[in-house]
This record gives sequence, C-alpha cells and structure tokens, in this order.
Amino acid sequence: MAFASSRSRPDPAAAPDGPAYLPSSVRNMVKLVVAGGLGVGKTTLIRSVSETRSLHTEEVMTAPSSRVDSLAFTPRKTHTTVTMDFGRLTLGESGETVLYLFGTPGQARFRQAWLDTAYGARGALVLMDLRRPEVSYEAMDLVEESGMPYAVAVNDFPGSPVLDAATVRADLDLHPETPLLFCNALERESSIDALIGLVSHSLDVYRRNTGP
Ligand SMILES: Nc1nc2c(ncn2[C@@H]2O[C@H](COP(=O)(O)OP(=O)(O)OP(=O)(O)O)[C@@H](O)[C@H]2O)c(=O)[nH]1
Ligand SMILES: [Mg+2]
Repeated sequence: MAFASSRSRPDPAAAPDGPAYLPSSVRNMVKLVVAGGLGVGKTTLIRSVSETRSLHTEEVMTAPSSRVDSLAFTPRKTHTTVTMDFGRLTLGESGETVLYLFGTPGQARFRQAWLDTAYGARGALVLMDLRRPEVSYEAMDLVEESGMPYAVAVNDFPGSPVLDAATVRADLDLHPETPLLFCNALERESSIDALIGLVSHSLDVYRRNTGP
C-alpha cells in the first residue's frame, strides 16, 4: 500500500483549532514503537517527524551512569529516555491514517518501562547504529518476543561503516521478510519514509494473518 504524508510540519498558527486536534479525515489510528539501544536516535527521530510538539521523559545522564551507559559514540548526548517519547504523524493522500509514535528507553534496566510503553503496539521500528549494532540486539529480542511486526532502520551517523543491504541483513541475521531501511533520524523526510516502510510491512503481516 502506498502512503503519502504532509512533508512539511503543520504550522500551528495556520490551523485555528491547532494541530493538537485530529482532522475528521482520520479513519485509522495506529500505535507504533521506536526501539533500539542507548543513543541510536529514537528520541531524535520522533522529534523530527512529529506534527505535534513531541513529549519526552528524559533525564540528564550522570557521571556514575557513564560507567554503564557509554557515550563514546555520541559524545554530545546529555539526556537519556527513562520512560518514553511520544509523537504523532498523519499519513495518507487525504490524511486517513494517524500514527501514534512511542519511543522506548534504550537500556536493559528500564525493561518494565519498555514493556509498558510497547503494550498494544502494531509494529516496531528498531533503530540500528552500525558502528555498534550490538546495543540494539536486546531491543530486537524484546520486539521478537512480543510477536509484533517490525522493520530495522539503519540510522546514519558520521563514521558509520558503509555496508550494502545484503551484508547488513546477513550481519544482523534478518528474516528475509523483515524490511531493512536506511534513514537519518535528524531528517524528517527519511525518517517518515522509514515509518511508512514499517506501516506497509505491518499491514501486509496483519492482512496475511487475518486472511482475505
Ligand atoms: N549525526 C547524527 N546524529 C544523530 C542521529 N540521530 C541521533 N543523533 C544524535 O545522537 C545522540 C543520541 O540521540 P537520541 O535521540 O537521544 O538517542 P536515543 O536512542 O533516544 O537515546 P536513549 O533514549 O538514551 O536510549 C543525540 O546527540 C542526537 O543528536 C543521526 O541520524 N545522525
Ligand atoms: Mg531517547
């Protein structure tokens, strides 16, 4: 299924009732999670795409936490998500599908918050930093255990190894049906495209499971 979306962020001043209200065109509401290890760009992606002012429960990273939460690859990072991020994005030619985006914490010690945040989601976008793919393995395990459809999105950081899709798929041992997508979480366009890839895949899986 093809999806379009408004590529420019709505101007709150242009809509008298503001973008906080759902337009009457909306027919489908879909909860998705954005998952992945510490610092892979979950909060950044939701901030980039959300058409409403996104919400974030973040705490300052402390000196003691630096012993377990390595910032070697993201030295400018000052905060970490401790419960969730939340944003909204409308898709479709006439704005008929709205995505509710929930970002999860990245660390294993926030597992319960991860499970609570992901509850009821229809799909997951697992972000991957190819400089350190192992930090997202636990999130992939959680997503697989949950049984929800998911796609893997490689987030483009400076210094990321340049690998072709076949190599990444093999390295991550991805199922042939799992979409492998590429994005830059700092950019709205490629992040929306990754979410559209996930939605299309999730729809295919649900249609197949529920029959014609
Ligand atoms: N260059 C580049 N930097 C990015 C990208 N995505 C995120 N960053 C930076 O990487 C750092 C970590 O991003 P976050 O969005 O906080 O990562 P997170 O996955 O939410 O992290 P936790 O909540 O701590 O697990 C921030 O300083 C971002 O600005 C990207 O696509 N490209
Ligand atoms: Mg975060």
